[in-house]
Amino acid sequence: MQKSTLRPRLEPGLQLRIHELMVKTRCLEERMIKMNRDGEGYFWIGAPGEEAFGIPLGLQVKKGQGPDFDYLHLHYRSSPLIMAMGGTMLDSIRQMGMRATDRYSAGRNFTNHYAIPEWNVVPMAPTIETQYLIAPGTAWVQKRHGGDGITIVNGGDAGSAEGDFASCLIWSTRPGKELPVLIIVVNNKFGISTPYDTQHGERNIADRGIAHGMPTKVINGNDVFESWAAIEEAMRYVRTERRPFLLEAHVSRLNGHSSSSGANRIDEPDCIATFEKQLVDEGICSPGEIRVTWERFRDEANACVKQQRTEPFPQASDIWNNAFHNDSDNAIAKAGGD
Ligand SMILES: Cc1ncc(C[n+]2csc(CCOP(=O)(O)OP(=O)(O)O)c2C)c(N)n1
Ligand SMILES: [Mg+2]
Repeated sequence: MQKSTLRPRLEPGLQLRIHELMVKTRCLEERMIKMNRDGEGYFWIGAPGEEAFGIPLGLQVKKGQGPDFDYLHLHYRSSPLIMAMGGTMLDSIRQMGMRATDRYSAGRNFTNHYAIPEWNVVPMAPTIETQYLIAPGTAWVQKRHGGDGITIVNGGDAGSAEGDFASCLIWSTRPGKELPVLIIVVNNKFGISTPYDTQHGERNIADRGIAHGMPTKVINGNDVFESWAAIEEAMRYVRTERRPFLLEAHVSRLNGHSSSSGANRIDEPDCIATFEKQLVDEGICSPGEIRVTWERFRDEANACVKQQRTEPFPQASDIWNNAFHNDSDNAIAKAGGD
């Protein structure tokens, strides 16, 4: 196996923490796929295969509320990032099960669609790429506010064909008004069933940032060490220079697009298997310890599924809760929400 020259930079304790979070996220996603198959959730979409990139990203976020902290404008493959920030399995499983106890959407949004005000995780929409157009808004607030908080936006390769992505590049680089935004494209070489190679004339998606005068980088997002180092470098630049950086991470898509395409396991490189081999080769942990970690998180996921089964679904009468609407003008709301 080719060894990363950047590996010595990560302490063994940190490597073990990263591994634990990677396994935790994978167990969560695999259990949610099973929930869908069991009829316990209508739709699954998520991030198996993105852990080596998403966990190092989540661990390096400046977490908190308000412009002094990082804002996150995410897409539906961000479970590793959220788990690394401290998200719980139960919260994701409640959303997958469409329970009223779901803290992200009270059981009314797709799974892996977060909204966490206290961590600046901006409410997510299932429309792809709209997050790229919204991100310059919080970055503009941060530019005016000062401090070292940055805005982070991620999305897929296919979506970068949409106008919102181009708008993000333009609004982030107006002369004299450059914005502190880390623009990430997670390239899994597919948009649902459309292969990347049939759609992109540019050599790298990241190259589009060069035309806007921003630094760019393309990395192997299946490699923990390369991911950590690139994210660290990009974040340092955006935090200190208050200018944008475009980072493209190549990753696997291990269970296809979503439950709509079957969510079956696909033969692409598995970043967890690669990382585990490195951990064992380096003597950082043993195969037995790795097995125990998997068992622990599979048990936790099963317990969360059982727990959410005991919890209520949303009611028709609470459809207007947390929605922005005008009571006095709304005949449906007046009639009781049915
Ligand atoms: C505005 C909009 N257009 C189309 C869709 C349907 N759609 C959902 S996911 C997807 C493909 C996205 O591919 P990519 O951006 O590469 O992200 P990936 O799913 O591969 O992570 C499409 C076209 C959508 N959700 N929103
Ligand atoms: Mg894609």
